[in-house]
Amino acid sequence: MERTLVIIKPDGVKRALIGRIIERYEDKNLKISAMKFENATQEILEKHYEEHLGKPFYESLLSFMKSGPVVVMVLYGENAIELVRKINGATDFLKADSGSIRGQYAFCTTENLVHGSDSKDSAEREIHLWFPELKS
Ligand code: IDP
Repeated sequence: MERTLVIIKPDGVKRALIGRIIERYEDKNLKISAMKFENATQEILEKHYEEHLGKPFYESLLSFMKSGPVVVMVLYGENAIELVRKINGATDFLKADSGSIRGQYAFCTTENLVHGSDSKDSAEREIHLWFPELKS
């Protein structure tokens, strides 16, 4: 069993896609073990996206992520990390598989609806960052 951190980004919330996005994960047998709806702070976003500091899209990414509330979840199940990334689809919306969330709904690479951790180390780091009250 693995766990991973998923964020439904502000565009997913504004476009009323929360239910349809969560359904994709549940349909693949992933279970929700924590979930909250909140406005992400500058501090948490700087930590979450620290690997992208200095990249051309960094500032617009952070302001987009602060443009409205997000849904943050911990999902668990077999191969949860890889499975979520497959369900989410490629970062570039033009390359995302048409059956994926981004492939179906995204029309922009920054505003691409969802985040999923990319490795076990990032998953643990991100879960600790967004849900400090949860045990390892
Ligand atoms: P991921 O979310 O698919 O793991 P990352 O490379 O970790 O992709 O990038 C984090 C987020 O930064 C992306 O989801 C997207 O919102 C934004 N982003 C990444 N690359 C670009 C780009 O080339 N142009 C604009 N935004 C980007």
